[in-house]
Amino acid sequence: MSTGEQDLEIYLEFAIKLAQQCGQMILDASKARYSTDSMVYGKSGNPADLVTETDRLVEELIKSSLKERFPEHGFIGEEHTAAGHKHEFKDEPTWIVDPIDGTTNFVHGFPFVAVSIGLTVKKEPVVGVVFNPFLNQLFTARKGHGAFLNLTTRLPLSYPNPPLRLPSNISQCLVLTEYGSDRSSVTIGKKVNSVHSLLSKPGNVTWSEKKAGFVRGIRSMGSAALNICCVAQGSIDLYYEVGCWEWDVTAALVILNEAGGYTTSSQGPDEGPVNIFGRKYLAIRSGSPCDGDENTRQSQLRLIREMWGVIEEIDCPRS
Ligand code: LIP
Repeated sequence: MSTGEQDLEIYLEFAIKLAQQCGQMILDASKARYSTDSMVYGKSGNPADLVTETDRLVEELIKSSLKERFPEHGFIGEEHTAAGHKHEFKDEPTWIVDPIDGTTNFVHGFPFVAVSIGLTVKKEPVVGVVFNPFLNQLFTARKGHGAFLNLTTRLPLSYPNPPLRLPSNISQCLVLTEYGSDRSSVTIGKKVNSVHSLLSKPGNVTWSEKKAGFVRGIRSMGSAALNICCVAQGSIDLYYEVGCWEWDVTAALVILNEAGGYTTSSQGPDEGPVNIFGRKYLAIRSGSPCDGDENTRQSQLRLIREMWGVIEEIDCPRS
C-alpha cells in the first residue's frame, strides 16, 4: 500500500499529540525526581550512558499508542533496542523513536531534553516531531511542507526573509558537537583533538587573516535532536557528532531538511545524503550562497568538506 500526502499529514498530527502527551509525562517525572529517589541506570554498565524508568515508560507509551493506531507500521526505539529487540529496517512506514533524548540532562535538570518521534517511508525520513517540554519548544516537519516551531513559526527563524548568507569559511561558524557516551581514551582523544583543531589559532596566521581556520565557538547541549533543531532554526551554523544513533537524529533530520539544511554521514569526498544508521552526522544550516559563483548546496558542501577536513576520523561500529 502506498503512502500518500494525506497519510503523512495524519501521521504527523498523531505524532504531535503523542509527543505532547509524553512531554507532560517527562515534566511530571522531572518534578517527582525532587521528592523521590529516581532510578538511574548506566546502560550495559556504562555510567556515561544513562537510562531511567521514565525513558522506558515513555517509550512504552509511544510504542503501544503507535501499535494500536497503525498496527502495520514498523517500530525502532532506543530502549527496545537496548533491551535486545532486533528490528529489520523495511520500506513500510517505520517509526524511529527516542523517548528522552538528553537523558543525562533530564537526570540533572538541565532543560535540553526532548522526545523525538521520526517516521521513515521507503527508508526515507519523512515526518519529524521533536518536543522539549521544559522550554515548550515543539519542532515539526513533514516532507515537502516546511518545518515549524510551535506549529506557526516557519523555520529557519529568518523566514519570510531569505535565510542568512552562509559563512564563507568555518572561521565564521558557531558549531555544536557532543562528546557522547563512548569514553574510551582513543575516542575521547580524537574528539578532543578535533575540538582543539577547531578552536586554536594556528601559530602562523594573524588575527586579521580571513582563512584563519578556527571557528567562532563550540557549544554542547547534550541532545542530538535539539542540536539539529538549532541548526534548522539557523541559530547554529554546523553540528557534528560521531557515535549517536538513528533514534537521536531521524525526526530532527526531517526538520532540518525541510528548513533548507543539509546533512551528510561520510567523512570524505563523497558527501551524499545522510545514512541515518551511519552514526556519523554533520549538519549545516540553510542560507543563501556565500559566493556568487555557487548555489546554496555548493556553499554548504564546501563548508562540510572544510569541517570534515578538521575532524579526526573515528571508527563507529554498530555493535
Ligand atoms: C544522547 C544524544 C547526545 C549524545 C549521547 C546520547 P540519549 O542521547 O542525544 O547528543 O552525545 O551519546 O546518544 O542517550 O540521551 O537518548
